[in-house]
Amino acid sequence: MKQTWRWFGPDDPVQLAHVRQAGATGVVSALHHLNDGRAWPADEIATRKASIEASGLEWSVVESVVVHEDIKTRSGRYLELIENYKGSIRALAAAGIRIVCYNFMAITDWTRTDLDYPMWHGGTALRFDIVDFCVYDLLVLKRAGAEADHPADRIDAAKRRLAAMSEGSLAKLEANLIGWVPAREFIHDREGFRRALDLYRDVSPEGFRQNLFTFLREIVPVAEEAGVRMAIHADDPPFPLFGLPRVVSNAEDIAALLAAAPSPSNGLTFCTGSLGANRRNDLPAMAKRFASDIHFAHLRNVTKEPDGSFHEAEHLDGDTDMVAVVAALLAEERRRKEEGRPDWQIPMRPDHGHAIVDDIGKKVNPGYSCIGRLKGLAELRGVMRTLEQLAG
Ligand code: DNO
Repeated sequence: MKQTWRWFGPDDPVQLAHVRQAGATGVVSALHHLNDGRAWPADEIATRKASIEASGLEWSVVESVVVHEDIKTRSGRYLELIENYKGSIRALAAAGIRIVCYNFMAITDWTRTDLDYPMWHGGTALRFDIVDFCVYDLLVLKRAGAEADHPADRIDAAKRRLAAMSEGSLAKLEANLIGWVPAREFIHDREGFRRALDLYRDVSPEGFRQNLFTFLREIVPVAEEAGVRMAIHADDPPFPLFGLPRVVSNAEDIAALLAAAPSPSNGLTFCTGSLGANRRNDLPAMAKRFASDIHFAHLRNVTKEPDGSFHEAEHLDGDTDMVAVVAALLAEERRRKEEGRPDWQIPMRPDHGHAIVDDIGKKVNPGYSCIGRLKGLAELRGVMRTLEQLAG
């Protein structure tokens, strides 16, 4: 597999020189400053590409070209924004960048309640605590309808927790849920978030699914013509939050979205961490089932807790059998190679790492530590190398 590394651009404290030292050869990047739905201009793409190449690396994957909320809700300027999206796909193809990751999550991107959860080893991890989430959703935001979305025992626990919470930890919880985290392109304050939720009041899960399918039918032919593989990222976490519709959370969702616009350009970012947070998802089985549609892989592990909370485990630990997932992806690569596909390699990146060693106390993008990810990549590289040798 092609070993890649997410780099947020020139402001990322983890620099391209570090990426090389970590042993990755590909970079995953996006023009995050152009996240408002405009078409990415060729010169901006060329500048980013040149800086990556000047470091001896390759821009392998774009993560993400953001799908604007107007497109997701098919309201406002969506027609113009879809044309812009097509423009970005064409411009990326012209620059030779042919894998585009994106997601179709309503309002929020990935969501955690705790960005500094202490781990047994002394470092920290990202965590989603379902009771903390309920504190915010039901008792702070006071979202209409929230009561029906949480079981009674969780609500009781949330009331007790809120009573014991300091103002500081409450503010931190709110910032984690609706403020900035790396790659969440749109941030909100409480009122802004309420207004954003309002826009989804009349969007049912089925309506939202149809919006995704319609969007796919609009962009996939353009991607196909340009030779770009679109790779949708799963919902993170893969269950509804804030009463918002979720349509990329499990195998049925994935099968349906692939069938909605069948094409080599309509595929997946297989994120073991996102999908792994739902106990109904069997990751090795999903990797095998959807192998031929996987254009990009995020490898990361989670440990699920009995009440639905989860935290990010070390890359080879946690609930997902990572060795089995990697084996399925390597088998797919061999199949592509036999088919004679020049792009047989599946780019993978070690997704999120713990904060360990020199990461601790350093200002890095939460989840995008240097040493923690380097450790994850090194472990995954060992698995890949071993399985490749065993397969001959
Ligand atoms: C989190 C990431 C996501 C991902 C987007 C893809 O760290 O995996 O933010 O980049 O959801 O569109």
